[in-house]
Amino acid sequence: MAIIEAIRTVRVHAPIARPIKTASGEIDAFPVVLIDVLTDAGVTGRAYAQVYLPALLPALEATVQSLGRLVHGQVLAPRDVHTALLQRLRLWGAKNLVGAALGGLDMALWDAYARLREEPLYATLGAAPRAFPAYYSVGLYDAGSVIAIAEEAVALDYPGLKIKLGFPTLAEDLAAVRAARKVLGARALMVDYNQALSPAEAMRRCRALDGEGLAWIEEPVLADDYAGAAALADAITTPIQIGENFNGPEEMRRALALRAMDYVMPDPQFIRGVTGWLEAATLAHMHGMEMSSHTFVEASAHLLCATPTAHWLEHLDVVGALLAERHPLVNGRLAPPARPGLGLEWDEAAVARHRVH
Ligand code: SMN
Ligand code: MG
Repeated sequence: MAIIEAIRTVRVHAPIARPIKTASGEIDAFPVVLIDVLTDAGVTGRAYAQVYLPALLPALEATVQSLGRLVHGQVLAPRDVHTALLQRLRLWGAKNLVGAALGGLDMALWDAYARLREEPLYATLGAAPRAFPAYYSVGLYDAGSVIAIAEEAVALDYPGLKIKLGFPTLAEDLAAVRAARKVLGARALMVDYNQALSPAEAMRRCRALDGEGLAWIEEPVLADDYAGAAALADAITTPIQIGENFNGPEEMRRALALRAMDYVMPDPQFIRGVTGWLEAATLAHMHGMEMSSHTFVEASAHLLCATPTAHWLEHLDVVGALLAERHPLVNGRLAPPARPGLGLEWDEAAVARHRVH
C-alpha cells in the first residue's frame, strides 16, 4: 500500500462563464483550493474544494493543510483515513469549512487510490461508466434576460435548465419561469430559491408555481429548516429538492426521517467526499429517492455511476477553464472519462494566471 507523503494546495479564483447571481448572494469567479495528495508510490491524487466567498479562501486552504498534517504518513486507504479523521474531529465536528476541507481531501485521496490502480474512479467504485442527463445551471435572470439563457440551453441541447428565483415579487418569479418555458418547450425546467424565502412566503410562492410543470423547486427555505421543507413537500405536487448544504450523510439521514424533500442533491464536498457520497447514495437507495449532484461536475460524473437512484447531473462548470481537458458534454449528457481517477489534469498555465497569492 502507498503512503501519504504530503498535501500540496494552490488557491485560485476560477473564471466562470458568467456570474452566478442568486437570491442569497453572487459569485463572479469561484474561490477554489486545488488539492494534490503526494504519495511514496510516485502517484499524485488531484481534486479541489470550493468556497463561495473569496475572503474565506485562505481559511479553506489552511483547513485543508491542517487536515493534511493529520494524515501525513498514513497508508493510502481512503475509507480508513476518513474514519480516522472523523474520530480525531469528534470533539470539534466536521461541518462547514472543516467538512468542506475534509470532503475535498477525501476526493483527492480516492483519486490517488484509483490512479494507483490505473483505473477511473467509477471502476474503483465497482461501477460501469454511464452518461447522465445534465441540466444547465445558471443564476438569477428576469423574464427578459432569461430568454437568451434558455435559447443557449436549447442550442447546446441540454435536456434541462435550472434558473434561480427569489425576485422581490412572486409575479417576477412567475414571469421568468413562463419566459423560460416558452423557449424550452418540453425540456426540464428546475428553479432554485437558494434559501431565500420565509416559510410563509415559500408556501405562497410554491403553491403559485405548482401548476407550472417544474421539474423541482430547490431550497425554498433555509437549508436546515427540514420541517419547513417537509410542509412544502406535503402541500404541493412539484417535487421539493434539497441537499447541497447537507454537512455529511448524518444531516441527510435527519432530513429523510422528517420527509423534508422529494429529491436529494448532495454536494460532493459538503457530503464529505467520495466516502460520504457512497453513504448518502445508500440512504437515497433505501428510501427510493432520486439523487442528483451539486456542482463538482468531474467527481459527480463518477459518483453518479455508483448511485443506484442517480437522477440529474448539475452542469455548473467551476474549474473547466483550468483543466487541460474538460469532461465531455455530448448532446446534453455527460459521462466520466476513462482516464485514471477523477480524470482531472490541470492546465498549469491557466492555473498560474488565476492563482491567488
Ligand atoms: C449554487 C450554490 C452555490 C454556488 C453555486 C450554485 C446553487 C446550485 O444553489 O444549486 O447550483
Ligand atoms: Mg442550489
